[in-house]
Amino acid sequence: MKAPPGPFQPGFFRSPIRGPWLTGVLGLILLVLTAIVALTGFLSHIAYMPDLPGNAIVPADKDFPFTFDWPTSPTYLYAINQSLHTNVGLMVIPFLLAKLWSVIPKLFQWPPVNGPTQAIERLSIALLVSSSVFQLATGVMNAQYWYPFKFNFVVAHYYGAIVFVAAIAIHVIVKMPIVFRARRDREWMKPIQADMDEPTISRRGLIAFAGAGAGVLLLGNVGQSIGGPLRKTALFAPRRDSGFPVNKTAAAAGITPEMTGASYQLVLRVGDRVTAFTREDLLALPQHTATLPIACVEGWTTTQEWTGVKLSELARRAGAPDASQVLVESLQEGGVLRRASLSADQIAAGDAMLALKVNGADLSPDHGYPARVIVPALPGVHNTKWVGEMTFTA
Ligand SMILES: Nc1nc2c(c(=O)[nH]1)N[C@H]1C(S)=C(S)[C@@H](COP(=O)(O)O)O[C@H]1N2
Ligand SMILES: [Mo]
Repeated sequence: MKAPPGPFQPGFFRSPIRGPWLTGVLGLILLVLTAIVALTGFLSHIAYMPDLPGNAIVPADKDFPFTFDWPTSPTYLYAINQSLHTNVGLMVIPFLLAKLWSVIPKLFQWPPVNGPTQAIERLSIALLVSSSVFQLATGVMNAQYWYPFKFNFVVAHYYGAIVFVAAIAIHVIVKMPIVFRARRDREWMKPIQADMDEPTISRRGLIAFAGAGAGVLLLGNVGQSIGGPLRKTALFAPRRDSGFPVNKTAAAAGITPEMTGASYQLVLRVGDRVTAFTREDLLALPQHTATLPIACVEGWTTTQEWTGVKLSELARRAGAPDASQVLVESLQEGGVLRRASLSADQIAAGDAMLALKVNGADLSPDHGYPARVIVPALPGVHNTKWVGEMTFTA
C-alpha cells in the first residue's frame, strides 16, 4: 500500500537534530527523573498504609507486596518524599515533550506495522506514551484541585503507575541494544535521514531549552513544598496566598457549630468499653506541644505548633495502653477522607497527638475544631479533622 501524503511521506520531517544522540540523551534524563517520581510515588502509597482498614483507598495488601511500616521520624519524611514526587514530576513534562518531538517521525512510519515483533513493540510504546501523559496530567490536575474526571484519582494514578513502570521496563530492554549499536557504529550523531534542512537550534540548545522549562516549573512550585513565607513564591500553586492552607473547609465537610459546640463528645472505644470526653475534659488531660508539618500528597507543606493530648495518653485512658491500631473517624458525613487508621508505632510516637490548639489558640473550624489528629512523618491525609470517634484495637 502506498504511504498516505503528509507526515507519512519520507522526508516530511526536516530537522537534522533528530537522531540517536538527542533521543538517547533525553531518554537518559527522563529515565533518571521518572525513576525518582515512580519510587517516591510507590513510597507515598506505602506511607498511606492501605493495609490498615481506614486507609484502603486502593484495595489493600494483595496487590502491593513490597510494603513496610512507615517510620514516624524524621518529622519531614513525607514532606521530602512528596516534594520530590511533585516537583520532579513537573520537571519531567518539558523533557517528555522534547523527547516526543524527537521521535515523532516514528509515529507516522509506513507501513504502520511490518510484523508481530514490531506490533508488540509499538503497542508497548503506545502504553508508555499514554501512561506517562495520563500520570502527568492526573498528577497536575490533582495538585490544582481540578477533577473533571469521574474516576477516583488515587486508584487511577496508582494503576497508571504500574502500567507506566511495566511499559518503561520493556522500552529500556528493547531500546538499549539500539543505543549501544548507534554508539559502536559511530552513528550517534547521524540524523534520521540524509538531506535535511539547516538546524535552527543545536541538540544541546534543545536540551537546555527543555531544562529551562523544567527550571521554571520547579521555581513556580517548590515554594509550597517548603512552606512558610516561601509559599507565596509558588506562582503555579493554587491557594498560594494562604499562609496556612485549608484542604477542606468545615462548611464543605458539613460540620456545623451545633456538632462542635457544647454537646460535642469524643468517643473512645476498645471492644465494648466506651469512654467519652468533652473538649473541657480533653483540655484537663496532660497537654503536649510540638512543631509538626502537615505534608499533603499534593505536594504542599505547612509547619505549625500544635498542642493537645498525646495519642498514647488517649489509648491509655481508653483502656488500650498497647493499642495495635486505632481507627479515627470524623464527625464529617461521607467522603473517603472522613476516616483513617494509625498503626501501633504511630500511636506510640512521642509527638503524635489529638490537637486542640494550634500556635497557642483554639483550632479554627476549618482546621478541625474541636479536635484533630497530628502525627509526625505521615501524609497529611491521616491528620483527621473534627474527630468524633477513635476505636482502638487492644
Ligand atoms: N475529616 C477530614 N479530615 C481531613 C481531611 C478531610 O477532608 N476531612 N483532609 C485531610 C488532608 S488530605 C489533609 S492534607 C489535611 C489538611 O489539613 P488542613 O486543612 O488543616 O491544612 O487534613 C486532613 N484531614
Ligand atoms: Mo492531603
